[in-house]
Amino acid sequence: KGRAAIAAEAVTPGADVVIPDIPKSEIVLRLLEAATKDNLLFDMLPAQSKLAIFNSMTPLECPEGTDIIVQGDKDARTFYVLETGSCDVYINIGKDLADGMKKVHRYAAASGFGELALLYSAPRAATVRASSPCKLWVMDRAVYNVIKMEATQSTAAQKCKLLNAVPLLSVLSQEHRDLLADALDTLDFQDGQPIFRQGDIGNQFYIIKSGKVLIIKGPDTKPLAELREGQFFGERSLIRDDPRAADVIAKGKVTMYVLTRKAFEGLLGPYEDMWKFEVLRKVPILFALNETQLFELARCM
Ligand code: 1OR
Repeated sequence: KGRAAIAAEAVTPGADVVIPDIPKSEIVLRLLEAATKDNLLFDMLPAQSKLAIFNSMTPLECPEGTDIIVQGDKDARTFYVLETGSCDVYINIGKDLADGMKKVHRYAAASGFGELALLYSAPRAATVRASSPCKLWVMDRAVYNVIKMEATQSTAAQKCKLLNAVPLLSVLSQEHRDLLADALDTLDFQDGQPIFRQGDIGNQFYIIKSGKVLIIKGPDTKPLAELREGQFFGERSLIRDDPRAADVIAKGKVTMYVLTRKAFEGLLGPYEDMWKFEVLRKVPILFALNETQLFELARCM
């Protein structure tokens, strides 16, 4: 969701962008975390990238009455977190700035603002004025773009590496696997957390990035199977349109790559032979057959 809205900007990797290194105290890190928690700029950013951004933010102090952001400014380069003080948000409701400003909001400490213009490459949507002396932290757009791009690249590389190692997907071309990698979202689960329950409507397909999951069916608490990194589950409901046939529970911390039904149907659904092969591979009586024989059998079904 948020990612699509972020305007792609032409940035040459790392070129002439100096990333300041101003390590923050635990207290300031907590403040920055709280102020950016629900902010679209930070949505889907790995924790490590967020920390790099926080540690790049520079301090700014300004007296009461300072216009920190001016509505209409077309060259927005900064996002702000207010550490102490308060700021008022004004919107000009007339045709030009002389028409008068209407106060629409007040920011207290631990708020973040100035993300809209960066997200949408738009002019500043409002004026933000210090209503008391303020202490702020300033994030630079160019620094953000470099860190965000590096995160995107390393996530893409990790996804491709994992998909290339999934035997089932070896029938796909590299381009096809790249498309698949692109469509995967990342989701974290804590120990004991259900990924889904038996009987649920299934709308997602999962590949385990790291950690383990248990497959548990019926009242029997003994797991049917334990799946680990590179293994997948959840395809059955998508292919057959059946409810989930078992519970799947995180064993320890798990990170999953998730494909929506729509993406699954577009990218993997047409590979009927591949899925039949996968079913046959789990039939004990066919264990003696090699992969080529199993593929032949799947094609005849
Ligand atoms: P920006 O980059 O456009 C001005 O710079 C910032 O003011 C903006 O990002 C937001 O972070 C912040 N409408 C537009 N911007 C607002 C508003 C707002 N409130 C805070 N900002 N409101 C809508 C008024 C019709 C008020 C919503 C409570």
